[in-house]
Amino acid sequence: MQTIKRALISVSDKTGVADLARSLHSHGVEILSTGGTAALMREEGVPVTDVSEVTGFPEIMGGRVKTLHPRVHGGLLGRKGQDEAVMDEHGIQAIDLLVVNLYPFERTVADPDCSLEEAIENIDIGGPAMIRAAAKNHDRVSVVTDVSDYDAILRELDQHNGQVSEDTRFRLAVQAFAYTARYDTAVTAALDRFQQSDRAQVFPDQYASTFRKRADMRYGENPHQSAAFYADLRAPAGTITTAIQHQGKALSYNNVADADAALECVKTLSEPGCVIVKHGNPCGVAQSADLAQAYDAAFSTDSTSAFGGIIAFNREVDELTARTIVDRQFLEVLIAPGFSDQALRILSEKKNVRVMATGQWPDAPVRQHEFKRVAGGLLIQDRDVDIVTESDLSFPSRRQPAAEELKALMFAWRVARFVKSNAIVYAGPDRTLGIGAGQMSRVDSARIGAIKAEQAGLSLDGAAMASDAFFPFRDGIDAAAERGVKAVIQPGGSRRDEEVIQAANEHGIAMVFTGMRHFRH
Ligand code: 93A
Repeated sequence: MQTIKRALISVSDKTGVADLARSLHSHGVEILSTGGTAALMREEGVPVTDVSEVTGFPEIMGGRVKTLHPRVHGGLLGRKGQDEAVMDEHGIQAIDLLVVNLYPFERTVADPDCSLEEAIENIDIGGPAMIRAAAKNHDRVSVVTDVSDYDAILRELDQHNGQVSEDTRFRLAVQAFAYTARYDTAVTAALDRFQQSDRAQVFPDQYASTFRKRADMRYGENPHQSAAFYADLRAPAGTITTAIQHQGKALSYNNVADADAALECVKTLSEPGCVIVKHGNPCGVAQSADLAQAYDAAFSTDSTSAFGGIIAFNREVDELTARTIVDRQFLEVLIAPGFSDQALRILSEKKNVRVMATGQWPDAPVRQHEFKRVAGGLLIQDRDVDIVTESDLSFPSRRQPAAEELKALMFAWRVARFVKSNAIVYAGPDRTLGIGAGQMSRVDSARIGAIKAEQAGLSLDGAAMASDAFFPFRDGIDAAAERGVKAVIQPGGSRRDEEVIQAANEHGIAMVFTGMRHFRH
């Protein structure tokens, strides 16, 4: 039990505080208060001592410094049976009860017109310092931070002859630390909002100590979003981050994201290859012994979408390839390990095109973490870099894929990893024929991919089809068969695999299971 002889009351929310003080006074408790609180006590006829009288120091700086004084903090922190001598030496009297609620920071910043200065002035410093001091020293001090506890504390004083129990002091201390923690969280969140509304200060030069700012960008995904590009301090060679720009406008936020998708996809092709990306999805992918032909095939998958696209190659871009592209289409970014001098000269005819040379990349995939912000949090995962080889496959259907079919399946599967889910890729051995991306239903993606092939004048007869996740029902296989698809690659693992395999068998489709899924969002 701890007897309450001296209380410090300093509250912004003054609800019920006069009644509390009156009752404390009737228990013989001496009451100390800060400016506004003391004024209210006097109005209400409750005897009160000003804190400034105790400290021998006036409230200064418009109230910024009122209780920040050793006579107050020593009075709160002085330990029972240990610090009495030092307290005597310095004229510090113990404070046994602290009643504080803080400047109404959250209410202040809730006003959309609240200025940064107003917000700052409403950050309570002395209040939390006292609350934490009292809570730390709960062995001797009771700390009340919630108006709804006034009655309980008075009842306890009544019942226990002006004393507060150890259990109560401990409970109040826990509550007090939670209160200041919530308060600091509110301050952090509000200041962060101010920070974000001030473009110049949005992004620090150094982010989480593993990234360094490469560039502020004109804007983010949309013109009203600010943005910056950071380089991973351990960025491997051959990435969009380490690429050298030969010509063209500054890379935009979307350029970087799309060039990254195109580049990482083209890296997975073994033969000279080309990937064209629009809005984060490949719209054409092909490989060939000849780079210009690879581009030609990639372009012809979906020439409409390729307009304004991002084009990536996995070999040095030669004169013929550069000429074919320049004569044929508008593009935003061209990225490749390198460019021949003649190719660069041709590309300079289109001076806005960003031409990015990555140099050679290592064979091993870039194993890094991926971050995705959610409201109030952060998701972190490994990049999806694992890919199955032929030895990982299983062949559940009656008909086994022929060599060319297997090649087409593996090609389609490689591409599907870079297509937003639900992803369906129709392909031949070295090129895409139709890509269905980003649909909420797999059947719709299959339908869209087929429509795209038809629009491009490409036949799906004998084509391979890849699905980034398993088919939940046989309808996807039935629809593929109708379009002439003869081979399907998918992870497998559906509850209805038997039904799906049965459908493949009925249509004479060769089906391959990868055992690995490639969702991408
Ligand atoms: O500006 S402060 O951070 N500086 C202080 O030293 C201080 N001491 C108490 N704010 C301070 N307080 C806060 O003043 C309390 O937390 C309380 O919310 C408020 C009560 O002031 P008044 O009694 O003048 O209305």
